[in-house]
Amino acid sequence: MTEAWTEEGGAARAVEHLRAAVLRRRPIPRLTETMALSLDQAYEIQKRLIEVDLAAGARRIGYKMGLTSPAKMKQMNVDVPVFGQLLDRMLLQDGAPLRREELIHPRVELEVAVILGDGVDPDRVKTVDDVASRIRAMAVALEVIDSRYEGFRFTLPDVVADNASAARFVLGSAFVRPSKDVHLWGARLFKNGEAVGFGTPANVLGHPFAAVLALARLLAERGFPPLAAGDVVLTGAIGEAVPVEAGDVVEGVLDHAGSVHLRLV
Ligand code: OOG
Ligand code: MG
Repeated sequence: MTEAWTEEGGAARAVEHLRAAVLRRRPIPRLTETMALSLDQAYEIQKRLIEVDLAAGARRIGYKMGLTSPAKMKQMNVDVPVFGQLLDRMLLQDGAPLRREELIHPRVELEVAVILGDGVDPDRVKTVDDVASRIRAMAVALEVIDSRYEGFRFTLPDVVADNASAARFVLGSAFVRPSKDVHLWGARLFKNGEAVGFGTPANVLGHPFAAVLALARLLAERGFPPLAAGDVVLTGAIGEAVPVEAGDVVEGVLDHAGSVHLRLV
């Protein structure tokens, strides 16, 4: 089934549509409006989409988990976590300006990021404690998502094919030692000085390190190389994503990990 579909050029067409949306900064209709898409086919499209960037010289610096919190699952009406790939060109410096017109309809999320100090082989790493021992540092992060689909609406295979809406991300400047208590730390998101979200990273699959475990398993299932030392992992939004426009200033704060900033211009 997957073979026949691929031979027909379905994956190649999907990749073209998604790339055109990014280049023109115009949303496209959901892929599932015109093609039946399984989850396997969707990850195949994502793989090819990223291969185009890698062939053009981009570097994959890690992965993102998405739809790992009840708030996000409810907001997007998808209840299965997904992963996407992070490229070097998506990373912004703390406080750096982001031009609104580079994106279609950006939204910002508050997340816990981890930087691995060791590989995560799902056959050997099974608990939150095991994951903690593999982490070099943690940081508070802002993720800018930008679904390539009209109305920011999609089904599970659509969002997987679209690299889980990945667009940009910012890491806070304070890299802190891994703490197993991170799920209990308070997290707050501000837009133009006004609080627009708060919660704890326990919203993320019970513990953000559990999201790293889930990612390690998904990568193995999908034939990706295992997580390695140096990889960045965005563990998923703690609360709802917040729409942003030019002129907005966003700040994320996580107890014991400082803050992170983004300026839309
Ligand atoms: C999909 C990506 C979700 C997260 O942290 O939950 C995500 C989307 O909502 O567009 O990045
Ligand atoms: Mg996210």
